[in-house]
Amino acid sequence: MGKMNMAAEVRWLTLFIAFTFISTLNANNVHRKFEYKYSFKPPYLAQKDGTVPFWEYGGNAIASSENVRVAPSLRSQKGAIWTKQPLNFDWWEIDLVFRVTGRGRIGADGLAFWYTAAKGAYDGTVFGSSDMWNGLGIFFDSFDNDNKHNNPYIMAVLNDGTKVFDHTNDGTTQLLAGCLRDFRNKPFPTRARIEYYQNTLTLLFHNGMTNSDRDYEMCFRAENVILPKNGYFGVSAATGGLADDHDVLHFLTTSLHPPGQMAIDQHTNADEQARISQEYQDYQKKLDQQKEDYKKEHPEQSHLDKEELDDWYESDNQRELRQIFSGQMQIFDVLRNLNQKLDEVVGRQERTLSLISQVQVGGVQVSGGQQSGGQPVQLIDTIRRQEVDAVLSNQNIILNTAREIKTFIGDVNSKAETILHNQARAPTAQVQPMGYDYQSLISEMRDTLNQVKRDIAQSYTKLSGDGQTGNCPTINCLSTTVFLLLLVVQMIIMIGYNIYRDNKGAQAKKFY
Ligand SMILES: [Ca+2]
Ligand SMILES: [Ca+2]
Repeated sequence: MGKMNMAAEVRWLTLFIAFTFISTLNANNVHRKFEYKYSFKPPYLAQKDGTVPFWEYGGNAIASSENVRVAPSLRSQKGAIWTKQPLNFDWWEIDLVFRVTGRGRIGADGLAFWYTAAKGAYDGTVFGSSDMWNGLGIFFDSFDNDNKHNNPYIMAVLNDGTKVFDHTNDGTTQLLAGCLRDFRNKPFPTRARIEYYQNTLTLLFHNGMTNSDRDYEMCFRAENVILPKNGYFGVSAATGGLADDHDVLHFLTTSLHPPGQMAIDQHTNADEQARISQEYQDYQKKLDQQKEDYKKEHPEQSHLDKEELDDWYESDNQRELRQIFSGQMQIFDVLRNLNQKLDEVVGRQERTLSLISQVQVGGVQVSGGQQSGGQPVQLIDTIRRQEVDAVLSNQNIILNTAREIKTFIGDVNSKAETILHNQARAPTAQVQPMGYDYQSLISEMRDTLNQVKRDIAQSYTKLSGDGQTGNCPTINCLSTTVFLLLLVVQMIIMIGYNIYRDNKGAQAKKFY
């Protein structure tokens, strides 16, 4: 069993490594090339004569040096802009930077990005361009026709040239994929990154709340999307009863080439780039020359340049707005950081909770271990080992101290018991620290005195029994020598006892 698991694991690991290797190889080798003939961007987006190089526009569209106003904020406007030449590459990525702005809370109708086999019209019925298209339409639909409160909406709709767009249902019956995103009246331009690579269509959307390049979000990803080859790019827009300005600022096309396909081009790449940059420089020179010529020919229109100059300076309101926006951007950044931190905290909390539940599952072990002492540390120390250790050492100290106190109290108790015992044996009620020897000595002394008295009485009876009883009276019969001797003996004993008592008292004081 173990062997089988190992084998399976090794197989999966190998597969995983191989897959990662291949995918990184793939990702690294995708060749990207900026296609300036399918792009426009400011400044000099439109030339003086109003044309946009490599593009043609019509309807109500207006091109300026800064943007293409595909449809202005007037009622029932339609406009479009299309590439002049068909594509000569299969896979691509478009960066579409645009603004949809209007005074109303609700706007209309919307903006469309097209990749179709043929160029569409400039005044069509689908967001300003032709219906029954052949190819891809990505619609930024502002107006909620079906009243389902799901607009503004972004959606991709494929058509083979036969279907009529379902406007009344906002295209919900036909859409390939989409997402609900508000793209109107944002502080910064909104952006869509549309990638079509190896039949996978991906749309990333930037909501224009910041100016950061990092804030793209996935809108949709659709696989097995087959689009006609050598089609045209286009952007169109339309207004209705309600009207927004529909401005496109950047349309940047990058062609994507899978690894291997660009192999032949690799060695000519340097030459190609040199040629293109030369072409670009020539083009710029020509443009400058044209501007100079224009100025010379129309000296009376130099005030126009002054107006242009005014664009370089911002008004107080604009400055204030800009500052507010940058402040908001900072707040947004802080919020994003906070969000990340919160995620971390939540993750940790979940981990802790799972650990606690583990401890609860092992509850029987814990209670058993607690009785034998010190065992639960194994389970708990995974949470806070140091604290548990500290508590344990504290407990040990307390236990030792308690043990010491107990022995001390035992000593005191035994001493007190001895004292009480001795006092019970003592003849008087005097409460003095007295040792056993002292008490026994007193009783011994008393016994000795009694013995002495008895001896005296015996010797007296012996003396009287010798026939001289009648000669002396009972009281005076004791001879003076014996009486004095007894007195001396008694005095010596009393003095000795006093000395002994003083000694004992001094010793006792020393001890306590
Ligand atoms: Ca609509
Ligand atoms: Ca709708």
